[in-house]
Amino acid sequence: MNFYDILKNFQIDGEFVSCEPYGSGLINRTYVAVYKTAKGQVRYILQKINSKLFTNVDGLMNNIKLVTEFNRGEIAKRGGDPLRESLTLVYTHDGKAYYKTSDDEYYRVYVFIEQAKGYDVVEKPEHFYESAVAFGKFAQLLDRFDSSQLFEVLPDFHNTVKRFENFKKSLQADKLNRAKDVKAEIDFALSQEKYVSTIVDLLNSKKMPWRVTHNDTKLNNVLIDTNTDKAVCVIDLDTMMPGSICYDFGDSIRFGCNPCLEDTPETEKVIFSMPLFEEYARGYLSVFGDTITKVEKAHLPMGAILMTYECGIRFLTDYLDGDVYFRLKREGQNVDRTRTQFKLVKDMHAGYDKMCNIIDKY
Ligand code: ADP
Ligand code: GN1
Ligand code: MG
Repeated sequence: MNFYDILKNFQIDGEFVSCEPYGSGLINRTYVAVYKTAKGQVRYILQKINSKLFTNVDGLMNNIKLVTEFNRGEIAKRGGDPLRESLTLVYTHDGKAYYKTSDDEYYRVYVFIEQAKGYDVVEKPEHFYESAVAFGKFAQLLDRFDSSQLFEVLPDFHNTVKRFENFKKSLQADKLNRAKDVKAEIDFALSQEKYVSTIVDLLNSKKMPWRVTHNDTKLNNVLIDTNTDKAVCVIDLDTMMPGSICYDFGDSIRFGCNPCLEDTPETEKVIFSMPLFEEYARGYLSVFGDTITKVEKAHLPMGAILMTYECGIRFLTDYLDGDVYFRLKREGQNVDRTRTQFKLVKDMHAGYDKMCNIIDKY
């Protein structure tokens, strides 16, 4: 089915001009669609939902619908601009949040947030600080929202113990005989076993609260205003689920405190940035104030280590499985991604005490 035929099912005014691939997400396929209207050109985000992963698209889209509608109401109440500060779904002509093609492909459309950008590396420290405040506020918003309405999209998404077990299963199977190419990475992955259950155990024993979290808090999932450098909107709401804020904090740290791209082949240039860690911690904690528990606060550095490690073993597992999960642009990309994560984990272990001191400061 061509884009025109897909898009005509949505409540979009104007004349179709074009539709091209857009953004750098690894899971869904994102396109920008352009329409000509009396007021000039208007853009939309069209996304093909990865329905191999998100098997209950109805449940997924209902979550996004509920949260974005709630969010828009809250933003309007405080005089903000809901069309800019929240994702806005464009519904189909029959009022649905997504469109299913005759080939069982699923598409959704969002209003395009103009004059804003998602960054793949930190270009200005203030962007990182801003993203911390945005993710922190988003988490607090979800705290006020009746989360019992949400469907758990990907159970055990950040269950590091299960991720470790999956890694070991793939290693055991080694179905493409690739383990021999990544021996050092495998050894490092196995060496970290003693840490993997730290946060999962705290959550399961209720020593750490379960909260509804975003679960994919990389910098490119916040749009930053290209004129003011302020955070505009948190995007990519597919993984909102019960989780730990230590993991949300940690995912931002793993992605942002690295001067290189996540998939750089130049691993030797990857280095964990303590000043950026401080920048993010300052922003995140400024939002949480007294609402963060002592246990959560004490485990923010471990959240960063574990989230980075978990992402590393997910990339490594995917390499061993034959690159079936994360989108690739070239051979070996998952190995480079793994190496980046593991280099960061090593640096974070070395800087652990410093990270704890920084957290104590705020
Ligand atoms: P994925 O799940 O594949 O990461 P995202 O939802 O994060 O997909 O979208 C991919 C990219 O598309 C984002 O990084 C961002 O640059 C861009 N994008 C997504 N939604 C919008 C929007 N409403 N307005 C402008 N850009 C957007
Ligand atoms: C994926 O969808 P995207 O590209 O924002 C992945 C995250 C990983 C990330 C690594 C649903 O995020 O968990 O941390 O890649 N999302 C899913 O870049 O698996
Ligand atoms: Mg994304």
